Amino acid sequence: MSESSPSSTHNLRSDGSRLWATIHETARFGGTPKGGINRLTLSAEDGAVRDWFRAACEAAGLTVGVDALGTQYAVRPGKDMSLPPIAFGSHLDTQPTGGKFDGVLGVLAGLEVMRTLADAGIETRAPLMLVNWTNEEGSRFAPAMMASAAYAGEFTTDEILAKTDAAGTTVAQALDAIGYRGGESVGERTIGAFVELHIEQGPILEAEGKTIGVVEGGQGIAWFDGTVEGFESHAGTTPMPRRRDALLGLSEFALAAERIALSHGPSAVATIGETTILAPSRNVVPGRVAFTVDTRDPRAETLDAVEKELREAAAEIGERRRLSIVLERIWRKEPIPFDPRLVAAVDAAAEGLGLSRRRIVSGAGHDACNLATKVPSTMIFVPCKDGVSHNETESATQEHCAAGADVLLQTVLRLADAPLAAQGAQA
Ligand code: HGY
Ligand code: MN
Ligand code: MN
Repeated sequence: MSESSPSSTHNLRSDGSRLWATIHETARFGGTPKGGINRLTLSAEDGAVRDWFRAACEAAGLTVGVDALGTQYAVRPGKDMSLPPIAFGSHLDTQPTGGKFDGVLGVLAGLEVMRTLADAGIETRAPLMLVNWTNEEGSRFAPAMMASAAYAGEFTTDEILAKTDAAGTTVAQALDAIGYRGGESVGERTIGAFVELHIEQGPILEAEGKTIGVVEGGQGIAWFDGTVEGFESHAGTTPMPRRRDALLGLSEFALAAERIALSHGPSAVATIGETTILAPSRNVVPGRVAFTVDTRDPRAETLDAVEKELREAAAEIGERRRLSIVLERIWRKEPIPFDPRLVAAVDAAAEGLGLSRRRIVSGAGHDACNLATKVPSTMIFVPCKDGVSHNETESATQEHCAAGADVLLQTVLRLADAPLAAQGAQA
């Protein structure tokens, strides 16, 4: 093993074709006919890709541990094991209509970094740790970024283990079903710094022809569960003016949500992504509807204003249509800035690689946004085609994935050889 130092490693590059092959090799776990991935957290497909990931990490010389929420930690020793590891990674679970790159790129580029260092026989000063966080997507079990939130102390492990999916299965049962309820307690592992590579999932980098997004922080998110209570009645005999139609009430509320988000533009967004008519029937006026709301903005005060106006709209529509529209906020993630020292390290790494770049704030939530509440954290973005994500046509280029992996490699090397912990980093 040769000791890593800026002079010995600044020319080190990842193997882009190996990374590309790995991305496509793992896409078979939950692969869909349209070329996307349907790999819901803790599903059999997630279990299979976790098994693959563990074997690949061990083949790269890493030691893999699992915590009580199934998060996988793959460690590469450093010369000074008294230093907390420099961690990097993302998530391998996907949306039902997921693509090949969301989360996957960050985990597999991290594996590529480990493979590149092993091939080069490089030993870093601080140890390194590659992380696959459980349930980043929040699609099967809410909230999103669940395991990293528990690592950051936002939830207890028991709170998370008791969360249920639409079928009533708990996180604990799902973990046991795939054998990933690990023995480590959540939060037991220390982390010196965390870096997450991810596709932008938006259109900015591609539109500006930039290769790297130097991410300065994540926007705020608020999730709500909603219900509309009206009155079931006969579809044939109930005159229109006498109806208390819960679906029409939700329809008006959805348009109000769009109007409210647009009024706080251009960054505010609101999405009603799930709706269910309870006791549906073709010839019954819907009496009860359940739905979800996702609102986001980089400013906390705008999140507040959007929530206030959503509640006002619910009250007005409910009053006028003789319905009860109730919103329950189930999760809120404050806007979070990333550590300026790490942002600067990413910027310097991209500059050293001669890559075009721009500063950017993340529109999507990420595990790094939770880590950032506890340890110095930041992110690296690369473009995705048309900014499309959470869609089976999600696409990125081999060149951009390799560029992102190289920025990750060089950033990790900088942090591992001059660890913040050794510089008396801020808490
Ligand atoms: O919802 C999000 O922002 C993330 O993709 N889970
Ligand atoms: Mn993601
Ligand atoms: Mn996602």
